[in-house]
Amino acid sequence: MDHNVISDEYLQKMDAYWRAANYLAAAQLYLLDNPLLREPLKKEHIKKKIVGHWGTVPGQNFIYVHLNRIINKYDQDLILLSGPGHGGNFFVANAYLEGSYSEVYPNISLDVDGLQKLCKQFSFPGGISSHVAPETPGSIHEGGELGYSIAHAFGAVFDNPDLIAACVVGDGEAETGPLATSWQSNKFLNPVNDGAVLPILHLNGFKISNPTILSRLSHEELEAFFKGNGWKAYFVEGDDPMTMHRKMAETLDTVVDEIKVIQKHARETGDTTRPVWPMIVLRTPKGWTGPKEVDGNKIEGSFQAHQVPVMMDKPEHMDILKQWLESYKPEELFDKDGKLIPELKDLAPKGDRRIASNPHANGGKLLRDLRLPDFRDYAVDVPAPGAVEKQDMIELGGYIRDVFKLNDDQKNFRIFGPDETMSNRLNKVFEVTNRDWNNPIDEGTDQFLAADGRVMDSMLSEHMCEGWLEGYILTGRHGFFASYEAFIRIIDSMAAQHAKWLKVCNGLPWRRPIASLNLLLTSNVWQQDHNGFTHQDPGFLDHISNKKADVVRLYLPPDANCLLSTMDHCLKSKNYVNAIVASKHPRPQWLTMDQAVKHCTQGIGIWDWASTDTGDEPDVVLACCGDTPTLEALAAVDIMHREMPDVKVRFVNVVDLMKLEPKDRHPHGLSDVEYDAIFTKDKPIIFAFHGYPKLIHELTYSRHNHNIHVYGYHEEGTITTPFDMRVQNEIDRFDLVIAMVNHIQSLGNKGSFLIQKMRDKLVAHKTYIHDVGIDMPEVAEWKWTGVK
Ligand SMILES: Cc1ncc(C[n+]2csc(CCOP(=O)(O)OP(=O)(O)O)c2C)c(N)n1
Ligand SMILES: [Mg+2]
Repeated sequence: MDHNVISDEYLQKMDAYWRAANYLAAAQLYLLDNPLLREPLKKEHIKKKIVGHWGTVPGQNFIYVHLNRIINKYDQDLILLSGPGHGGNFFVANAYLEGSYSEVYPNISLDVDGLQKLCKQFSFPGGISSHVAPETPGSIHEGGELGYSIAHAFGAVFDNPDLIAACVVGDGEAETGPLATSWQSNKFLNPVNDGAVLPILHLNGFKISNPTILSRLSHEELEAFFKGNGWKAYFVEGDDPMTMHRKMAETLDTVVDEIKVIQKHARETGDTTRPVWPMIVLRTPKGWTGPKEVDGNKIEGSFQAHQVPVMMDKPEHMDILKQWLESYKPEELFDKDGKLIPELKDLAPKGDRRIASNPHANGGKLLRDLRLPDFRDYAVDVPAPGAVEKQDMIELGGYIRDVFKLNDDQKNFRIFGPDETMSNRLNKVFEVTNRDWNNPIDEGTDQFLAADGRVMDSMLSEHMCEGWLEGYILTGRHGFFASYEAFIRIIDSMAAQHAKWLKVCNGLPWRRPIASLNLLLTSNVWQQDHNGFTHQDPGFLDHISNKKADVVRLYLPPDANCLLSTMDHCLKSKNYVNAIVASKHPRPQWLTMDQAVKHCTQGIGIWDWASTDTGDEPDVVLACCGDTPTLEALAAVDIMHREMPDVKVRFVNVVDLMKLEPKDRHPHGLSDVEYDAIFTKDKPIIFAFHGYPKLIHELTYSRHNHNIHVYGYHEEGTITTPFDMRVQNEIDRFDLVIAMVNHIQSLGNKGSFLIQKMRDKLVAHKTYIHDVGIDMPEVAEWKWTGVK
């Protein structure tokens, strides 16, 4: 191929290929049978229920076909992310035409029989999703929930210098919060070590039933908008196919050449100054080439083209469908066996260069395990429970620093956070790497910024942290996102989408396992006394616990050694969403590393050293989950032991929350026999929980022992002292003692004096904090002295 001249003949062929893609996308929507219209089209050939989208499809087919030419021309490693992924039939059509689809699904063969199955399965019971779903080879982005395409695309190209992630952005999608801010991702791209993202804003003018904002801006405003965001926009606008093919092909050559020039300059000179990256604005009619008008309504070029452009509810619509499908001239495109004719097949890239076969889009194929240091080398020395105080997150930071060191040559590990890495106490990572920042740096004020930093924390956007991380792990790398616990809720929905993605992948053997999505929730609800009420929300646990049991894992390590053991496990695991709640404040340390490994491996256990029932039936089970509840529960045992030494308390700590769920509902769940052995069938369980109490009730409702009383966060909080936060929510030691006494039936009235004493303590506490402004010394300086 002459690299500079695109012949009319070649563009004609591309147009034919595009017609084939449009034909197959429309046929998937409508046809049950007669896939190449070789018989006269009849009612029985048409699906009874037609569901899917058309409006976005022809434009995205156009893009795919043009990207194929670019891949061939430059032998380019390229993946495609479809922001408006609701037009899944476009991706499937192209994956099929290039042969990738039949390699993954041999049943959908390259012949008439395969074509019939291809059409029938789409958006059909027992078939495939109408979106660019995990089932779609070549996809790392479903596009069901709009807004994350650019973030995913950037995640994919970090540390992939030779990769281009082309990314179709819907003009409606562009209005979402996450997408609107994701244009700033270019401030974090390093032209030497990273690849490039090529955004293609698909300005088809409409959403479901409204015009789009960007499509109604003037050219000047739109161009200036992108200029202000650091992009140089190239406009490809029109509706005449052959004119548009030439414009698009020439523009793509220009932008890819520009990307190459930028990268060559940076790589030869080491100059990483942020370049102005090119992007494309593609303005075409929504539903381009589809029915122009149905029942007097304008379809092509209007929002009416969004879903099914013509319903089959009137006899005259049959002709509209027939004419529309025939307009693509399938008889010229497929041979007698139903195969795409060879001169068109030739246009598709080959092997792994095909978009739907690109290994980056099946990241598990490229995944290399991390080299991990032995986490036990970072152990906090705990001579006796509670003898030392440490900050769990600072200890973890030392381990993570060395994960960076050990994988420096692989460049397959990054960590993510919205401006919080210091606040979340991962300070030690800055001993070996920096924050990624490709903007001017002010040496006088800035800390740890560099264009090749691996800590992605310089953009205050939870959406970007999550989206970049997802893109990064979906393409076969590793990392975690450390967030304030309350604000992880901003990406509830994204984490849910990722969990759904993984759930579907688990049923697709050809999708190779990828690193887990690790979400480290720190600065947790109990450590937000200084920020107050707005920063207190442990509800992510409730949210994510509803996702498929095969996929989600929830950990609440009570001290630094347990956190180290948990993180090591999570970084090695695959295909999970791991939520880890961690403490960042100075806290007494409870377990030696040996004990921590045993405890975390089992996920739940009786702490013998904190229990007073050894060898006996307990009077009460005091359970706790989370660092702060653990501290208060231990203080409560301490009081109980001093005040009523005859009461037998069994102390249980939970690290792996899913241990509480029945075994048949979660793979980690304890059997009833195991559960009863720990919690008894009938003794009162006082449970101090990190989060909302309902979650524990939900997880344990089918267990034998219903004598369970859960104390957790119940939306009480303000700027106050750390201990007062616990008092306000009744998970403090005094309230836990009261709860124990109240529920131990055998005590009769004997406990009344202790209850009175605890109530007096609570009053003393309130008086003290209101007078002095800090917690009472007996609380703040309390130390575990043992019960044995
Ligand atoms: C976050 C989110 N909000 C709402 C929807 C419902 N929805 C599906 S498609 C669509 C319109 C999309 O318009 P656009 O991005 O322009 O896509 P296209 O025109 O290419 O179909 C909407 C609102 C969604 N999928 N995701
Ligand atoms: Mg649109």
